[in-house]
Amino acid sequence: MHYKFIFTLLFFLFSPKDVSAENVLIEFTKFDRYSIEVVHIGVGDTVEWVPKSNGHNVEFIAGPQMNELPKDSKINNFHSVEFKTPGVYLYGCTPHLNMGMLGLIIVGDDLHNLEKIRDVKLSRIAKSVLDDLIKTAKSHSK
Ligand SMILES: [Cu+2]
Repeated sequence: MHYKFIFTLLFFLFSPKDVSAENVLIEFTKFDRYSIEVVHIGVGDTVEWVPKSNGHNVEFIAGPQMNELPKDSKINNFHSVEFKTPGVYLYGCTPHLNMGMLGLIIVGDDLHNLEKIRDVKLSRIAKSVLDDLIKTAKSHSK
């Protein structure tokens, strides 16, 4: 066998194109929740949502630039977003938003728009979930 050739091939297949950027994987779970609800990433990092459970998607509700939020995903689809603008992003699953299927992404450890995120109108349950996520986000930031 040409082990050397295979090793070289694997190296080129899996070597990252941009060493500084990172990918974070979040799964849709059967509990109508995202597997990771609060994510801290750097500017230029990518978040990927993996449909491990059916009936979910990603809908952006708020972000540092409200006029250009990342696009929403289709139900049951893999989704990937690269985040270039620092700040806090709030998203949820369209069918389960009112049940509190929410997530926060903090880009560049920048919490400048956190109070605007807190003021987003949501159902009572979603609001209490969001309050918990905000607490987590704050405790992780320096
Ligand atoms: Cu859902």
